[in-house]
Amino acid sequence: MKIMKIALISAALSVLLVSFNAAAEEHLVVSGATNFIPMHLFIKPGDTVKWTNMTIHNSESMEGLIPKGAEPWKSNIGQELAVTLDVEGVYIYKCFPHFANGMVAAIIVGEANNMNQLDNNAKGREKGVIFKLKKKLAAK
Ligand SMILES: [Cu+2]
Repeated sequence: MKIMKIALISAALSVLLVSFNAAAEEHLVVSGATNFIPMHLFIKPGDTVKWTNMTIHNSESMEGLIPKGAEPWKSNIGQELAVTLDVEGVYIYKCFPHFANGMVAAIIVGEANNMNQLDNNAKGREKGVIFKLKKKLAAK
């Protein structure tokens, strides 16, 4: 009886896992000369983001500007990094070599539930990205 129960539970779990995987998507961010396209990428929890055209660029999440409990990331210059984002909220990231040129962008995973945190911690070029994101969210 116990074995039967375990078999049933594991069957149910594998169905769940398959449907979860089927729903997850991969999204592309393309690097321009000194910008990421799109500036604001809206995705679902569990989706993956991949950066392309990274020859002279990198991608790194900004300290204090990703949701609490989320994993930070940092790629090497030229690396076509891919990250899977599970924690809901807004993630601000930059290209280190072109940060001074304003090469900053945002990924919004599910609900943008950490806008106060962003306002409190934003110091430099990321402020413009956050400002434009607020306008976009208000228009939704
Ligand atoms: Cu760059």
